[in-house]
Amino acid sequence: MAMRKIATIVLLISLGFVYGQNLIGNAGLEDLTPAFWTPLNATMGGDVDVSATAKYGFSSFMISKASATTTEEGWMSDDNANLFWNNAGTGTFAVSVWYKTDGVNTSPANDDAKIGVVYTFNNASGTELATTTLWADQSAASTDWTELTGVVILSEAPEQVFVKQVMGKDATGTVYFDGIGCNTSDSWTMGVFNGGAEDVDGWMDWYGGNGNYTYVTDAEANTGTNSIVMAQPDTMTSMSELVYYSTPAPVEAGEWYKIGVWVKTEGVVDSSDWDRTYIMRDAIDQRVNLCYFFHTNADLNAGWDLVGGDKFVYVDQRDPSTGWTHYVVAEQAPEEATGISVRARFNNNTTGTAYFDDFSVEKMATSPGTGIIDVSANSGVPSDYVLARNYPNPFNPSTHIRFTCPSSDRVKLEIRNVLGQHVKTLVDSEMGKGNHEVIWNGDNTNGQPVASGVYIYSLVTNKGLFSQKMILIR
Ligand SMILES: [Ca+2]
Ligand SMILES: [Ca+2]
Repeated sequence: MAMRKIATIVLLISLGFVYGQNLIGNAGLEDLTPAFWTPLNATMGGDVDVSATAKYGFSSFMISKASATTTEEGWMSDDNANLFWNNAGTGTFAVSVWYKTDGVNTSPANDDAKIGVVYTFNNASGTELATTTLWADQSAASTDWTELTGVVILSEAPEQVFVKQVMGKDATGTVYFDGIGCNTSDSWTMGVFNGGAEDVDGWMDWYGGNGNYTYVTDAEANTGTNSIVMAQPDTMTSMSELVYYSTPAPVEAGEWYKIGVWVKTEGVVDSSDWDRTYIMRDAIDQRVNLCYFFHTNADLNAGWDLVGGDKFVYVDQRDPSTGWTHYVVAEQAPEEATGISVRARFNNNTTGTAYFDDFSVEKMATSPGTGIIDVSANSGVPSDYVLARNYPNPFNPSTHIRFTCPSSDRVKLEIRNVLGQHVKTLVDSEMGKGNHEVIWNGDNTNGQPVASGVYIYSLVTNKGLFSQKMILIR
């Protein structure tokens, strides 16, 4: 009997991997650790965080200590030498940083009481080629935003470049750092990733300023607390793209993947022209979209070579404002593909505000067929599978789920929680062509009532997976 229970648990876990494993890191934007940086110490005596105080953009790095600590505190960068498109070479590196202090210790007696940014250039075996430190001016306790600059000349190309923001163990007070740079002046070979503290772990951004922006906000969320907000006013004369994009996640060439995101729009430029199969290679102006690329690099963190993808999944803009809606497509990873990255995006001249949350890239258990298919959760074409909104919603104690099959086929209707854990399978059988309705009583496989919260119901079909969200309130 005990053996049988164990076997059941193992089976559920393996099913979870087939359908539920999301390959995108920090897909729900809940981890606010700045991308490409790590706190120096796991057990921090001080407060090492991101602050809304900023020289550029919306955030800066912050290190704050009320009293001396046993170790130095601060942030350590990832190795920037060959990160993605970086390829650090020989020559003159201009290093720079903006800092602001608030109540720091003055007249430091030695380096342990100082505050600064340390740049280290190593060869492949980790031996130091050069190092330089930009020290903050601690002659006064508080200093408004001030720039520090320096120059490092290298005759050998570094294979490792690290940047450390540090408050020595004896330093106290608060320091903010922003605009951290390490750039070659004549022929560009590298920069510092997320030197402005604008992006959260696993993500990068691209926007032009002048009143438009994209960053992670707690103003709206599909699940959890945070989402990506993207906004562009309609008063701008020159409006370019806005992009918040993931670092690449590994995929296997030839395998099929479901690629999805939840989007909510507020006052975006509207268009009557929308189809739920609206996925294409054309970058249409004025459109909100999910975009994705496949990568070919053996090391996904060293290189940005693309193969295939470069496709746009267009959001429904028939109304200027639409509540959280799930957009999902299926795509086969091309030959040579090693990774995929996904993008929240405003194409040129898109105006208004949109929120993106819960990105997903999941390997499909079976091929959905040939070519690109749209498995968007929106109601639409009756000749296709349709998974309708449940009613009532929110609900207690039960809710009705309706779906339509375009032909007689084996389908599965499953419920999962927001962590992707299986809750109950409502249908797993051949269903006839036409409309079907199932009632869920808010219980799990064992018949026990489940807790209040958001649940995802999915229709698994031979053309892909359709999902909708529902809320149980006890
Ligand atoms: Ca979220
Ligand atoms: Ca910044």
